[in-house]
Amino acid sequence: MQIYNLQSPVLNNKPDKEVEDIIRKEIDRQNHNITLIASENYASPAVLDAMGSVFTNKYAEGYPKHRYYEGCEYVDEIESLARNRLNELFNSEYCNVQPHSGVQANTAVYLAILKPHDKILSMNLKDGGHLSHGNVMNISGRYYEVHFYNVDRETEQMDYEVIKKMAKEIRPKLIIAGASSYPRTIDFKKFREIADETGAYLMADIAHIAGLIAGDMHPTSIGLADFTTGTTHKTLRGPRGGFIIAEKKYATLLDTGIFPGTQGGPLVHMIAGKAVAFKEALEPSFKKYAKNIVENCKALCGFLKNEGFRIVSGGTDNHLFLIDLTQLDMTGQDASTTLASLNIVLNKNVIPFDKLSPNLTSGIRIGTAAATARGMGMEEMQKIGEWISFVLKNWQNRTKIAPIKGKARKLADEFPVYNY
Ligand code: DSN
Repeated sequence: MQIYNLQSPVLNNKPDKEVEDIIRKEIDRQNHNITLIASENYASPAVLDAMGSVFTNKYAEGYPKHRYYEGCEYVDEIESLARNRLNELFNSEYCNVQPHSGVQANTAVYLAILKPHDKILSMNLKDGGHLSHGNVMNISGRYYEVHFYNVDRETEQMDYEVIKKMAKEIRPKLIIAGASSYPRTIDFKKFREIADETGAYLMADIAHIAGLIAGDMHPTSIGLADFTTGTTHKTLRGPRGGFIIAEKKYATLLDTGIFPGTQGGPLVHMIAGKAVAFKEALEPSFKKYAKNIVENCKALCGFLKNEGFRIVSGGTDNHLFLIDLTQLDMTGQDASTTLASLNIVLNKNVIPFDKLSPNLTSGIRIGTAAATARGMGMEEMQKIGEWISFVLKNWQNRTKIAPIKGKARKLADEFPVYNY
């Protein structure tokens, strides 16, 4: 969809060949590789068009009808459309679509409700948590007193009784329920009960599972958590960005937490992309997509489990799972670089109670949102599972595993994403 041609004699109308060539190489890379990175997906052409639109030219600090710049009538229209669609998608009464990312959304909530040194209770990074939930290297870990809950050593799943006990002892101002590498359903009702019993705010970070919630494949946090934050580019399959959802009574607090609290002008072109993605997620076909993501994930996970790999927590309920490589003589780094060299792209990941650093790790994380978006199903999961198993079991024998590259590329090419 080309909406406009350039009329100005002053603006450059020559394509940037160098950049164009790199974009084409990236299109080829995305087409020729099987992406299993749990946080990645493919945005539709309509989303990409909106992101590349003239809204990038517009400054719009503030919110609809309350801007610090003139000429915002269509910005107001697009932001209101995005907000209405997001509220419809999650059955919510207030949202903010300006966060540039999930970290920005989280940081804005912290700024809105916490004072420096206030206590946060959140999930340990190694057990599936996120950097922005209080890691010492993140602003959240520097400005607040953060306590972490772990998964249970045996089940490798959240133990809500332990979390409750910790909350009663610590008395945090904020409890965070959410993760970036947790393969199980999160019980937001239990978290609500814990927050109520201990007088804490509850924030659900649904960055990873937003698309699953929208597609009815994971219980919602809306109506339970005081604040729900998330990203639009993972299972939600939209542009790169974040959002916040809450009850209307928090609107002013959260809006000011984003602007002027932690951001300046919104990226209106990204908000336009979000509006498109929210409409796409409202289509009945998106529910089918979310269902297929989870079915594919369970199939791939089950296959690799049958192949003898130790799956963290024994399985998966969502779009991702983790393989513990401790019994094999390899690190997550070894596994991810070897597989990437054979056109299977995933990421190394720390696992619960990992003894290795985040640079090496004892695990890999596998997600099916992107593969499902290109139309892959059970048959393809079986093939991918066979190849991953073969590569991990023979990773030091380069000659033996080399043919997997051609097979993986051929399969990827049978499911192209974009052409040019
Ligand atoms: N880095 C993202 C992920 O891969 O899960 C989370 O921000």
